[in-house]
Amino acid sequence: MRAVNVAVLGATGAVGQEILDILAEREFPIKSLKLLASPRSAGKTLKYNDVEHVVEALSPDKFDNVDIAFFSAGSSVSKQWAKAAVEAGCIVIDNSSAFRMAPDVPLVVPEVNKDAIKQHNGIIANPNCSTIIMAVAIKPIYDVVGIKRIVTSTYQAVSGAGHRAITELEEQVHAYTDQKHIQADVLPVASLPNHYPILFNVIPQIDIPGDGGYTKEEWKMVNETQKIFNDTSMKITATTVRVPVIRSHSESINIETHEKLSVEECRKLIAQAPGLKLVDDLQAQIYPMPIDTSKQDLVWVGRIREDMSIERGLNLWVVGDQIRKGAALNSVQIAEHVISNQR
Ligand code: 25A
Ligand code: L14
Repeated sequence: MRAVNVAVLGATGAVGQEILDILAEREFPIKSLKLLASPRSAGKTLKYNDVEHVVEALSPDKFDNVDIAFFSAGSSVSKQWAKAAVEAGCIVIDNSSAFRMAPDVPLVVPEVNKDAIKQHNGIIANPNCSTIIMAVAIKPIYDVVGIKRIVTSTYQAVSGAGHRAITELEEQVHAYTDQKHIQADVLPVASLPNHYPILFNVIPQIDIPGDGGYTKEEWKMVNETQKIFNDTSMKITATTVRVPVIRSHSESINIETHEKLSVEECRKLIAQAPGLKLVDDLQAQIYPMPIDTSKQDLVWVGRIREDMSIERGLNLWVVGDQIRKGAALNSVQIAEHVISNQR
């Protein structure tokens, strides 16, 4: 792979920092590296490959001579800056929800639709974290027997809402042990009026309200999955829930397939598929859990059972590190395909 000039926008955030770790780990061919964030973080230093780099505040000239820019500073920042970066000659890999459903922007999970990358016009969107984890898990089943309908409920870690939500849960733990007031300012959605403790709680709201009584996160799982698989006939319904876990999203996924797939055949498919790990032995009490799946790359699948209430149904329990495969790793994988396509 030829070496490229890279910028990471949102470098101080939960996702940005993970992008730096993964670029180093995978020996991504970097010629130069620019770290960008808001003025709040300008002058801070971050390590890349054990070398300190100074964080710079975002400004229009920062994208000059950058080949690939990873954007992970939220959708309002992406909406404001992505076009300018593309005009300066960058390919933008965007982690926000800003452009995911735009018809001229590919929405990519490499294990599912890497060929879509070639159609980009400067911006490539990284899907929502819960969507990515589900997409990787259902792909081998979709390919072999087809999927008619999915019913999913998620159990999402606080780190999905960024650094501030991680700090909030940690502070609530300390307040509890110190017998102090448990303060909530960030979850479920920082910009909305009401905030609820996540410690000892489960909050059935992720992102702001959307149409039909669903949250925007729930609509992302429906619309983005259909776009990634290029299949609007696949029916999907989701309930997305925040749980007091620091890292890794869990998902209960009920699938109605077009053709019959036995549990044994499903296990075989999962065990062989790229990006997945079969972790499934209920008798031995072996199943995926967030405590085991964090800081690694694979999406774990277990608790595979036949749904006996319908003719062709399966239940899966799926867990993946949403900061890695759900965000940073998926972005870096997209970038690797971008540069290998260009050779
Ligand atoms: O809008 P979206 O798409 O829904 O995304 C909303 C948020 O979700 C995270 C990410 O938060 C994003 O801001 N996120 C996005 N995609 C994700 C995914 N796939 C995802 N999380 C999981 N999976 P984050 O905390 O990870 O990153 C925020 C980064 O964005 C930088 N940033 C923010 N505004 C900016 C900006 N950069 C440039 N210009 C702007 N206008 C932000 O830099 C961070 O790198 P920073 O300097 O603002 O933050 C430094 C530290 O400050 C803390 N902090 C953040 N916001 C506030 C804050 N402190 C006080 N008040 C705040 N309002 C952070 O903890 C950070 O460490
Ligand atoms: O759409 O709060 O990528 O867990 C991912 C994390 C939206 C919010 C996205 C969360 C964000 C979500």
